[in-house]
Amino acid sequence: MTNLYTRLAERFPTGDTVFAHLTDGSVVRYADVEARSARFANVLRDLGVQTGDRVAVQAEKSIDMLMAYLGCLRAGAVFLPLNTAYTAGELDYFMRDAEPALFLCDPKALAAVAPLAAAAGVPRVETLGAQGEGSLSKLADAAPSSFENVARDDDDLAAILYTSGTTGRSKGAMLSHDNLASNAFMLKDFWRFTADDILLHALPIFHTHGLFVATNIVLAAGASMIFLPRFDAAEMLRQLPRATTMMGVPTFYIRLLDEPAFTRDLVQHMRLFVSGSAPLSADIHREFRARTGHAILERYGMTETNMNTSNPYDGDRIAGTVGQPLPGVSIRIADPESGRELPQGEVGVIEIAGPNVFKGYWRMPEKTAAEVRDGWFISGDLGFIDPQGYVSIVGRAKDLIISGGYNVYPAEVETAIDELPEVHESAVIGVPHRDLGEGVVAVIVPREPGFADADAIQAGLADKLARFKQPKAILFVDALPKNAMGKVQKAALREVHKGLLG
Ligand code: MLC
Ligand code: AMP
Repeated sequence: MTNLYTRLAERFPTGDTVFAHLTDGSVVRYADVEARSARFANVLRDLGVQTGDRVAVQAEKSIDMLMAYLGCLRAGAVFLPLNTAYTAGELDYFMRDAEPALFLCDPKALAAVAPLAAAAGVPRVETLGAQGEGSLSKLADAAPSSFENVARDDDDLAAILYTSGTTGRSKGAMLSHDNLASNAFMLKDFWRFTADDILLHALPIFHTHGLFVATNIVLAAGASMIFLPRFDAAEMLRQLPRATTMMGVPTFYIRLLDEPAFTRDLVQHMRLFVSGSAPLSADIHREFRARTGHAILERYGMTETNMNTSNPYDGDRIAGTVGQPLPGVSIRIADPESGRELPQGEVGVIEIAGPNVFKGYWRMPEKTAAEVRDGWFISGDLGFIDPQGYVSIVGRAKDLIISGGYNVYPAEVETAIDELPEVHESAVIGVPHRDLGEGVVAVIVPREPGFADADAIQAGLADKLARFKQPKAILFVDALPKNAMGKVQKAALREVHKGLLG
């Protein structure tokens, strides 16, 4: 019996130990975690969710959303969280592709989601609210507080996380109970989490970072967290004195450094700061160290693989590198064309093998076959390994923009833009953005020469694309630079517009 929940719960501390401190001053204890997640597991069963069924969730961050996640694990269902920024058009695709047995949405979104779900053949919709309101929470209140966890094999699915693809169609990454458990327990040890830790949690919980890295590690260590609804610099400053550790995307660290009240004194007591999901610039790493005395521990992960590399807990945390392969994880550098392993020190595509590597893309065997070769997952990130074994990421073989820790595939944005009647063709690029790392920029050739109405384009995209995928700037040009093959020269566009977003 290797259900991830069972493995976590075997090591839970005493029931009165605090799991989460909430912003209203209340706490959730480990006994509450056990009882409330059992209630959710019972409700899922009562609603007809069977072992292996998907439970899709698009809801505000809340403790009950975490309890629904744990309830899914316990009931043997597959948890499928969705970014709260996704629009109706995007949801329609996920519903049809994942065929969930149950869709959970925010009470405020029910009127919009219910007809979508009905049209997509989703049998049941319930609601989950940020403050514990919502029909699923009400049902849970009345359900029994014990549940016999469903036995699951290592390879059985625990979760599906959608990740956008180069062709624009999102792919559901299938993660097994052992993918998640092996990574959580290994990271807990590697980063030395114990029951004494209090993690400051400001990340969203619909992605790997906030859900699997942050939450699973806290549960695996029997630790506590300060559970914030979102990142807010002023609130972070208020809460940091109570925390021992923090995890964030680079934008969190950039924003904290912008705060004069973010001082060495404020964080002297902290044990660990972890960064990931996007490149942390060496400059920010050094500035942070100069300000606080702490070296941020940068690690590298992916939806498909959980965490792959990490700078050391003891030893040099080298700015600009993502550290060494984590225990049990193998990394190699391969030639992007031939797949042949390259000699040490050469730049190539980073490939990953280990118990962390996912089970493939949901109902897309051909895409899985294209990205997993002989057990090695082809990351699409370009990097090299130095003689000490530290990995540096120097670029991407995939045409991907990472904005504030969210992935945006230009092809998806270009498709949405090209569908607009005013547009002849477009190219979408990422340009440096001080706060978000990269910002999305669209370069458009209009159908009518002289057309330059950026607002009309933005309005046309509003319902199609999540806000974070929408361009931060739109430029109109007569023609796009293209090579002899007719392919848009994105590198040239990026170079010309690199100063656009400051
Ligand atoms: C919000 N906006 C963004 C954005 N986040 N635009 C581009 N990129 C983003 N990341 C939009 C908002 O809709 C808003 O639009 C405007 O930008 C300003 O919003 P804000 O108030 O500044 O945004 P904020 O709420 O502060 O969010 C920024 C953020 C957030 C960085 C705190 O995006 C965030 O929490 N990111 C974390 C992402 C994450 O967890 N990634 C992990 C993926 S897992 P307007 O115009 O309507 O005002 C993974 C694997 C691994 O990658 O290795 O971990
Ligand atoms: P996602 O698909 O959202 O899981 O994003 C995974 C991608 O984020 C990786 O393929 C990398 O391109 C990027 N990434 C994650 N961590 C880091 C890091 N520390 N440095 C640079 N890029 C990172």
